Amino acid sequence: MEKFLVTSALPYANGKLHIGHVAGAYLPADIFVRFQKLQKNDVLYVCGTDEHGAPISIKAEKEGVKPEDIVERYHTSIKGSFDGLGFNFDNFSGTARAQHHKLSQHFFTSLLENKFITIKTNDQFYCEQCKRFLADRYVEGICPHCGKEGARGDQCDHCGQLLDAIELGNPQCKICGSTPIIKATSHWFLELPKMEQQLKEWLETKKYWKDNVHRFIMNWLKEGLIERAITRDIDWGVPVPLEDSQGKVLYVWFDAPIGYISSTIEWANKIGQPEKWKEYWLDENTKLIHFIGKDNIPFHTIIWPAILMGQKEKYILPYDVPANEYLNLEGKKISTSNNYAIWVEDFLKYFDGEYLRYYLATNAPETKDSDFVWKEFQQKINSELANVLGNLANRTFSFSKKYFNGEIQRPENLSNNAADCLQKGYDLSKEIQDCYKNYKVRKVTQLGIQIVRNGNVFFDLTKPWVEVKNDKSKAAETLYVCSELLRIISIVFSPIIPNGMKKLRNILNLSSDFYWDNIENNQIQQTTIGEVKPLFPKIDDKAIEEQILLLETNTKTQKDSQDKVLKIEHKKEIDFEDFLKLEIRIVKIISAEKIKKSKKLLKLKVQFANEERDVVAGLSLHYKPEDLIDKKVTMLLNLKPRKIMGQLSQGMILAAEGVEGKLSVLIPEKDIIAGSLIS
Ligand code: B3M
Ligand code: ZN
Repeated sequence: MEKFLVTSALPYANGKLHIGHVAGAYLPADIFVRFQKLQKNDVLYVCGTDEHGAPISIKAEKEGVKPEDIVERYHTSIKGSFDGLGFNFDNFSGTARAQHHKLSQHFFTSLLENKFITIKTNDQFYCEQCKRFLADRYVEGICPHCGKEGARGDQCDHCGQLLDAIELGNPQCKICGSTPIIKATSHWFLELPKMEQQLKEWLETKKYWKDNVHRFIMNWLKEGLIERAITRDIDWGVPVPLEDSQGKVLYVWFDAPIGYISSTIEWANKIGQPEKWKEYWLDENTKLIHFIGKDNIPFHTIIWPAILMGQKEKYILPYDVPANEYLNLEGKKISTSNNYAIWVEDFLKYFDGEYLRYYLATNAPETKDSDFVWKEFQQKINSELANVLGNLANRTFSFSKKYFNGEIQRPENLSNNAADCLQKGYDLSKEIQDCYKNYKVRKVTQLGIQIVRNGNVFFDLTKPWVEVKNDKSKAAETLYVCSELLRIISIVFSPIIPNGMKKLRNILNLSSDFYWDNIENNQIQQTTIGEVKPLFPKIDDKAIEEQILLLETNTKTQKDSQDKVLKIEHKKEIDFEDFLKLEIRIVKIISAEKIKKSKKLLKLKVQFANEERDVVAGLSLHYKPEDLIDKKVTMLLNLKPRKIMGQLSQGMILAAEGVEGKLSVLIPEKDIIAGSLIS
């Protein structure tokens, strides 16, 4: 039996969970954990929210609330999203908890005593307006490595390099926008150069790590390691445990990974065996696996191992760090500040969480960035889950019910064809097992669907609907083969879509307790099909159209008004003739009603001169239909008519975004007759 300690990066408690997070560090881990449990291995899976650092204090300042409020709000929201997606954490903690503070301080002291931390004076940006040092995300500017704007004080999102804030070109205070001055302050530094040799030797043994991770580390090491400041002049975080260090806290990236250990300790306490965490963290047989997104690679492969190496206790070091690349959305980078994302919370209002799990598994950014495309999502679910898997289940079960009372029996002698088809299923399951072990989940879905496709082909070739009239035993054999393939897939796909596979096993009347080796050693001898329920309802076009529209409106409705004031992106200049092409008029709303199945859309009828038009507007969250009636509003009339959620829309009502993303229609300041042209 192997022993695994699995972690997923601790999400910052400063925002909701979106699909990019899920695809990067969470779904792959949950799938791996579920798979290793099927292998009868000992697996512990811990996580929690990252509750310190500038991302959280900045958000609190902008909203005028305490950091604790932000943490509480997003811890609950993130946890809810994980639950909705069926994540199986053994413990989900948070780094603002007292126990974590204590442990982080202990780590600091231990490094200090072992002389891996020294105090130095260095230059920092200081904002005279805000009267404070600008650590990490409190300052932004031009990245010294790739030259892109918008690099943060600790890392550039564009090239992934870690930065020292002071290296930024054209620095700006994130709070007030002013240009900071340079001022000296003192901080504690982690002496990475002292550990360089040891780190290199250890990394030499990690040749089996993923290519993208390996490449990143080699680049980093080439430049030589430098000492890194691990304290900050801000007041939200773990206080530096030394007397003359008021106002200084540990850098969030120093304490965050320690959160993996404190979450394990919290778990051990919860189960009433407070020492049990040591069986994972202090036993060299444990395989510690950190699932992360690519921007977290340097912290998990260099800095965190160094922190662990510098302790008095002999902690295990990461066994593997299978970092994923990024997930984009409809061809563009996901951007939380522009609200260009699909939030898990929202997704779950419309679709089953397993659909997201499945699509992201087929499309995981394992070796390169991948793209979430709504139409592709629909197509994957409808073709693979509904048409291939759902169809095999449906035809097998209903046929069996109709002609055999739902009885499935293993034939005494299988025909060669039947035996071959089953053997292919067992063989594919072996290939799949290797893929799971090597984090190749995309491949798992392809091979798994292959098993099911083979079942459908077998069904078509053996024509049980004909055979049932000629040689009933032939038809029975087909049903046996297909049920057995469905049983295989119910194990093989259970790490990816656990609920769907549970339903499938229920219909097949199979135990909910199973392991991977049951695939071959627990074949169906006899079973009776239970109540047949649809497994994977199809997604219709309307549901997808609505999501695409939502994405457009959400992006327009940016939440963070302060950010927007600072960063207006101007559009390309146009000629006066271009402007004249627009027909914008004042129109009067004469009726308004909600569109069924849509949370955001209203169907309006407007009138001007002697014309009437129908128009669909994304105003439902901002106006009650009855409040819009008789209002004279502004409308673009010559936009090509289009169908939205099955309704014809002959133009577009214009609206502006107010505070908190509330939309406001535009009403003329004087009484204007409907039909009047805007020019
Ligand atoms: N919170 C960064 C992130 O969410 C950080 C991960 C910490 S893992 C110890 O991407
Ligand atoms: Zn400032």
